Amino acid sequence: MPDHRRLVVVANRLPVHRVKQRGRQTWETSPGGLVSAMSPFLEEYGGAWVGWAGIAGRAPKAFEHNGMQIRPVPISAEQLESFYEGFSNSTLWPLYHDAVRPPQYHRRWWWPYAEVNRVFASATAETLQSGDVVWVHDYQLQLVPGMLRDMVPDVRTGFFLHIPFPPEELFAQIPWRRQILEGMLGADVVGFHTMAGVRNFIAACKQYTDATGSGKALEFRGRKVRVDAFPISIDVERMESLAENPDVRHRAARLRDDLSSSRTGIRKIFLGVDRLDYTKGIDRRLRAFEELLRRGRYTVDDCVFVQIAVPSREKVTEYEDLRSTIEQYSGRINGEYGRPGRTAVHYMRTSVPPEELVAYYLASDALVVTPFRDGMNLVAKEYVAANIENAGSLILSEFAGAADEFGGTPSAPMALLVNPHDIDGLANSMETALAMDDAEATARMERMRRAVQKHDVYRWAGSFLGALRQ
Ligand code: ADQ
Repeated sequence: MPDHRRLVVVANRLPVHRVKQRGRQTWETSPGGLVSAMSPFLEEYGGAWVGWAGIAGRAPKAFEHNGMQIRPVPISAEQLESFYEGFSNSTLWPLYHDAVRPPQYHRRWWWPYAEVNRVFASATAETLQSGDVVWVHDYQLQLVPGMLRDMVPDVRTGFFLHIPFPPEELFAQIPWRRQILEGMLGADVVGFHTMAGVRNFIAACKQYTDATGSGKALEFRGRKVRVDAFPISIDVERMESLAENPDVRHRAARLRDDLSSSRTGIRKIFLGVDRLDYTKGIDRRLRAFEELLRRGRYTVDDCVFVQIAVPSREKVTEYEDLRSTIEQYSGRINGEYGRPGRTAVHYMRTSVPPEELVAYYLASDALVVTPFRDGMNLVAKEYVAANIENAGSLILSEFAGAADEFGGTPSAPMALLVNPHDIDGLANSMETALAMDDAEATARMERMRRAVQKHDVYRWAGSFLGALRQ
């Protein structure tokens, strides 16, 4: 029997943003992985999206966009400070990323977090039609599944966490640990990127809630909750078609010319692409590049580092500090090792459009991905998918979710896995990438491309929704 149940997506941000056209305000679809992953399913089943429109204060009225109902929720400027910048990004974000910065616990942030989650849950309950399935996303909204179940007991709900779920010993720090777990247990399916997340969550639930069960099935308040890994991916076809686009290829060739060719030969290009976030290990990779140059086997005539970092969460102090650290490191390395016409580090603090990003992916010889902890890391997957000629190497932190898929085996290696805390090890991996012969780099890249081609973002969404619609 065909399944006609609608899908209601609940996420911090709406899939649209306001633009002004000929003096009139309208809505445009926002770029982003989640929006494109959800679109085919919303088109097929019909449905709604509940989220924040990006403007503090009163929310615009609900409206239709591309056949989907859009339900904006109101968040005041004060709530944004405590719910978003405070509890979400200064408590949960650092804690869930192995506490790489000390998480801050403030009751004055927790209350608004719960309050805003209730606003999302109420808006969802009002949007629901009989038989709808609901998919709630990410750490800002962990209480929503439980709150929604109190409002609509028979609702079918899934929750997916886009960031890591920390080991129980770390999670234990949070004063509101029971409330958070019970919030997530309000869902019928709880998804993580990796099995480590699944194990950590189950251990925490057994320790701090009444949940029982074994394997991936928990029982909580008379309901079954499936807990499983659903590794997210990217739109592989889109990446491949951008990589085939003649304009993009032309741009990549120009970038190579500008960055790499010289009187003394070809310089190899290391590339880093990230949100400017302290979890991404940008500072460590620059220090490793500095170490590489210090050793002297390779000089600025042999290699260059290009770092593109999109500004992020600029109102949070740690992000400001990170920005100056990275600017300082880039300046120091250039001062020490650069020469006229031979910059060692090109650092660009900007967002670049997808065509330009793919041109950089194509132009570079190795992508360096060094998060201290990362749910998945889509940049690594984009780089692999764009590599249609199977050239280039991936240097990848063993603490990124993507390492589960790109780790390879001793007889069939894929990425060069690194510990991002180990600067010497990281510099060694950069040397390995510089010295690697083309045949080996190609074999590794081919294996990674096959892995990413088998599992794109539509399969990810399809498998989660499959579990949810059972
Ligand atoms: P993020 O922490 O944002 O995502 P990531 O998965 O790498 O990290 O995605 C970043 C996205 O932003 C990529 O699509 C990338 O192309 C884009 N991007 C980065 N820098 C850019 C720049 N300078 N200009 C333009 N675009 C840029 C969170 C989790 C991850 C998880 C995803 C999805 O932290 O672990 O993989 O959600 O679940």
